[in-house]
Amino acid sequence: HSVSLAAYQSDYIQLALDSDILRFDGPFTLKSGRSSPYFFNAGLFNTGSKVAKVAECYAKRIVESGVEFDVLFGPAYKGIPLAAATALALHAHHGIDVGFCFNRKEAKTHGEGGSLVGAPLKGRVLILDDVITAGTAINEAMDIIFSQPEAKLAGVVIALDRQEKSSKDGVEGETSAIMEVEKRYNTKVYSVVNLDQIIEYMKTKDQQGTAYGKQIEGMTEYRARYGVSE
Ligand code: OMP
Repeated sequence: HSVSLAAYQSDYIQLALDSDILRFDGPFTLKSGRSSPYFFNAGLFNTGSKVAKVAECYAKRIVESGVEFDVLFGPAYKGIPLAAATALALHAHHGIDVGFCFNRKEAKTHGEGGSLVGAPLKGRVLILDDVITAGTAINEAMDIIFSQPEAKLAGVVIALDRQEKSSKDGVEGETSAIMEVEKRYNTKVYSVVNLDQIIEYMKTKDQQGTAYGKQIEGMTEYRARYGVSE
């Protein structure tokens, strides 16, 4: 099947490559225990220009998806700057002004109390997260939303869909972690890019003479071992 790439997706992958957000000097042991030849570290969107760019990509993906929502939720820690910056980008570039909310990892026992900060977590909540591999981290964010009586899940937006089989207690699933999240919570997960698109982009760069051959091979082998066909 053919893989298509919008201009903002190409820019985003190039920025990730330039900033070592997407790196290949592994192997990397993932949260799921899998050993991966590549790693995507969204924590390295760590300057004004980079966070502005990544937030614009999230905002574009959100608008493009047509998802209806009332508030953004960024799970601690990586989701916190993401939610703030995406709210800013939605306002600045799309004229959409929505609230954003995030959680503390430690519940506060004094002052205003509670473990949520920012806009009230109610109405249709859109979760912003970095990466879904096997699907463990996202469940924690779901628990927070479902513990709020006035909150309803609108969807999930992530930076990268690694297109991998789910894994539970070391047992590999048949379908992708993302498909399972969508089914379990009756929702949609929108990713800014997926692994196929990264491979496709790097292939076009390779034709222009930049040597990504080894990286492409590593990702392709990994995709064959742990990936799902879509
Ligand atoms: P799962 O909980 O298995 O879905 O893994 C998602 C989490 O793994 C993310 O929230 C990250 O903390 C981390 N991760 C990355 O950040 N980038 C990757 O390329 C791969 C992972 C990972 O460990 O799978």
